[in-house]
Amino acid sequence: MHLDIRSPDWWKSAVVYQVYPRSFADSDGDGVGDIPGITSRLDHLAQLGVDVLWLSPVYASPMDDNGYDISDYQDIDPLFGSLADLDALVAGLHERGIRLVMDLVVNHTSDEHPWFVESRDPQSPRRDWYWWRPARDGHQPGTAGAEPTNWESAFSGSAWEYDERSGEYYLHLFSRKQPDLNWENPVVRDAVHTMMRWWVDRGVDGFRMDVINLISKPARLVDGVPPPGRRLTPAFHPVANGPRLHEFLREMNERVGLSERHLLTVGEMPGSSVALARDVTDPARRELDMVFTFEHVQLDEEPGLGKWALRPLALPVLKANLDLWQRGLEETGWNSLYWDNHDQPRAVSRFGDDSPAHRVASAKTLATVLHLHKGTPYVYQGEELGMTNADFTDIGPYRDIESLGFHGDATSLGTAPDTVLAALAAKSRDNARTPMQWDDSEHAGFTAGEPWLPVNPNKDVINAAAAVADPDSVFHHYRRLIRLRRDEPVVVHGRFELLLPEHDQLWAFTRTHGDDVLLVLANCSSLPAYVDPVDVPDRGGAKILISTHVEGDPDRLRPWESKVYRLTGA
Ligand code: TEU
Repeated sequence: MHLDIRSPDWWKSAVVYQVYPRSFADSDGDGVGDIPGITSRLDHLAQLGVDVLWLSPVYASPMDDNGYDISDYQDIDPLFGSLADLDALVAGLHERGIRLVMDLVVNHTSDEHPWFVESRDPQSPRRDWYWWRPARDGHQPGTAGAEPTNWESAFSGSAWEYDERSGEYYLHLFSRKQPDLNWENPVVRDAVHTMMRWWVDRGVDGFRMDVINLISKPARLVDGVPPPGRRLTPAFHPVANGPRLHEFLREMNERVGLSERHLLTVGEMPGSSVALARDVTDPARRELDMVFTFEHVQLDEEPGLGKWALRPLALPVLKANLDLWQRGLEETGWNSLYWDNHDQPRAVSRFGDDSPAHRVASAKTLATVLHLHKGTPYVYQGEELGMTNADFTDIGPYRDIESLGFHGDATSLGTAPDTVLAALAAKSRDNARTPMQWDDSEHAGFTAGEPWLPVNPNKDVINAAAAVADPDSVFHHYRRLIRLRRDEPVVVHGRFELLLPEHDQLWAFTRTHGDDVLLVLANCSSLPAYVDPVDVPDRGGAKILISTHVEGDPDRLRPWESKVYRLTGA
């Protein structure tokens, strides 16, 4: 049964599957995934039962940031294929009742985009399409300390690049090859809206909007104030959530017809709060449908010190953050639900236990917990197989610009190599970018050539062919969760209530919708967990809708055992 996208909020019942095109399926043997490769694997998505495919960028790009640096928004990079290939993908998805959401990267372009090339000329009408600023007062342009502000790029180094020709600097919150667009300029906004309408007219059903809360910057670009002894890393950027953000989002919605055409929109918002998300996703404000929060994926880092400063994560802390967002958006707005994506380490390695003894059960239980929260779940390619982190042991295989920037920065500052490699092993974005594991052949069925990033050797055990053949696999558990969402309105609409907030093994909560009450009981630990019956609603006579294990003692959950009970209702 396909979702009826004629209903304005069809996306509330949907499950979205993210494809990172570079690593999904290679059709021409060049070792890099491509669009025809994706099209050849659509039956995998259909069997899983997902409703939407979010496609990370496939536009023309110099690939400095693997496509998040776009040089032509209305053409496909030859590495990934052609517009005809994209049209074939749209057709293949639509005939399976699956919608396509494109990745919209409009906070910045590539420095090779014609807009920026023209903008380099101080006399060009496009000069004001980007953030150009003179050297800091009293400093010689091009000298150390002459950058207009003390902001750092997310990929290490200053967020300002000196341009000899004009003697000025341009802003890039990410790589120097990703100059920030100036959204204060209405001509820029109009050009973006025109491009978006072009994609919608081509059959695209929505947009995932890259760092969209950075498009409105403060009226004056001034130094930030890092903690003593700290540099102004993005954690302290005074640049997110600027004064015109809601105005720009409303204008985009209206000019492109985002709500009017029932398009799915999700804004990636690093540094967003529940309050901001409630405003952005309030349907009455006609901005966006959902946002990606970063709060739960920053709990395992030292506050303010960034992702590489590792910190242990206790279950009550994670439970409390998701509960905060559930309660915060219960009356107004809507949550997205994710554990990982192309920027985050693999969920089963980060939040679960990827040891052979517990990987399958922990992957299933993490899925059960997430998919039974209220919101739209996002499944990242390979998550449905329980794919794990890459486990690289030296800097050699890493390719990600963020990881290489950190490695260069940290080692130049004298950080011990083991510390740097441990941080990379835990948090590098390459953990999520190793090729999709389709089968146990040499390159896991990903490519007939040499893969751009090594295939994880555990593809012998962890691969789609084996998972689809095994009814007890992580894959079929995801399939059952997705079907449960389709069959049970309480999964989509039920009010969330957290139980046992302080328990450091059990994740327990209810979902209530009319007479329907579900209880989710999960042991999120690698040890047995005792359930004191007085702590949870009576389960006598309850029906078990989904479980990770065969029936056992209901009060002693095995490691990573979880169950969804229907306490009352249908
Ligand atoms: O990521 C935004 C972002 O904040 C990233 O820096 C992310 O938080 C970080 O990598 C976590 O380790 C988006 C895209 O998802 C990312 O792939 C791009 O590199 C970035 O924007 C620039 O477009």
